[in-house]
Amino acid sequence: MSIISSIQAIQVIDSRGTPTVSCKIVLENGLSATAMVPSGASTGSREALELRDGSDSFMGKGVTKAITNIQETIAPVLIGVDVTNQQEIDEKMIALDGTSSKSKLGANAILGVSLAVLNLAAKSLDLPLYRYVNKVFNDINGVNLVMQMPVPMLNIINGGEHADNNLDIQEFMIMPIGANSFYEAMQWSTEIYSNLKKLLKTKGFSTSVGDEGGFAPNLSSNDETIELIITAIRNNKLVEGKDVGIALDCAASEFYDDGKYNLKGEQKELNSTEFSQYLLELTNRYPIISIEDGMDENDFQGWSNLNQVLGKKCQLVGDDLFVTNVSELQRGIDESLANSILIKFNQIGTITETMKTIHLGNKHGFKSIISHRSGETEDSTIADLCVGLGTGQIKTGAPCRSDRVAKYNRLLWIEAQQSDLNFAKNVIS
Ligand code: 2PG
Ligand code: MG
Repeated sequence: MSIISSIQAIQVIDSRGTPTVSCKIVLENGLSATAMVPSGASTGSREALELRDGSDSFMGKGVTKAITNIQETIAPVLIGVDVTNQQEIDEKMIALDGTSSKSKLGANAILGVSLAVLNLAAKSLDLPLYRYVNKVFNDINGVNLVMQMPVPMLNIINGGEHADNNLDIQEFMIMPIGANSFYEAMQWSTEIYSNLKKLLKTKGFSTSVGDEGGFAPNLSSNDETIELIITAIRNNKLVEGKDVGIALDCAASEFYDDGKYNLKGEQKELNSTEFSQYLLELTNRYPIISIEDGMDENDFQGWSNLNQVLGKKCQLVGDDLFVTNVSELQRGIDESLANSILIKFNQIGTITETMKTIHLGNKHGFKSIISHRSGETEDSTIADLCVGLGTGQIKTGAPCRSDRVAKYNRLLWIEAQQSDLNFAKNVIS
């Protein structure tokens, strides 16, 4: 038996210099594990609540209330419980909170514990984390998922809320779909990233980076940005579309106002139908294989229209639209709003709920992409989550900055030690 004997939480600092929750759990047998909670900038309005102090210190962003909630409210209920009961533990915390948005205890408090529980249970069973993740998912959902190495989605040019430039689209990503291994995917990506840096320098653009490690130059248009990326791919003797696809996260809720998509960088103000047409034309000009949040989170008619226009040819990913929430995803399935879902465990607050959402997506042919947040730490749990659940895709920033490469480096180790795991080559067909 692996019985929890103590739970401690402290405030640590994330990649943006903002406080976040770190939680450590110790078992009666002395084993322990620590986890850290990520945080978004372009958050969906239906996400579970991230509890912040709002006081004078730490720009109002302290998380001492969430920490007190872990130590004074959650810990007394979980001490004495077997750490391998992930679902039971998550359900106890959900009941203790009692709200649909986790606003009483804070999703950051609950997730800190849920993540530490997951890591510690794997340790106590002496299993690599990804294997334990696979087991928990199969036990909860009564299935037998095949594990695999993911294709990475690397955000190499940052815009929107993640950078101080004039790009409206938040993320311009490369997906090395034609690589033969995760190792090769990372080799190509770092080479393309470095080619891009040279190109930007030669053209006199800034090579400073945004929140997710991608460059944040003041480029004049989305076309110019994509063309630079294509040149960087070609400079590596690779073929865009065949070896390396392009993926976008528009994060459209951030530039949608009063029924209009305001592309300030491009000086265009488009209604919903015009914006889907704009995206369709972009995919006709360039090998764009995935578009995330192409529409505002409440423009359901727009989503349905975009899915009709583009859904057969392009992965359409709901992030702010679905917020990793099983009911929101169910609505998306019922109303054919998209064909894929971005998975961020802090949008919902527990590992169990995250897994249930992925399971619902799997049953309906939705692809799941495991994702970081723009505010991250060195915690690399999402790498193991992605392998264990075999989702085939992970989005965790540029191949640059420790908060991003902590996840890629963990994946490199997993692949190096496990020759039986297949690489999800051509995951987007
Ligand atoms: C997104 C994410 C991660 P944030 O929109 O997909 O890239 O950003 O964490 O700021 O919501
Ligand atoms: Mg997004």
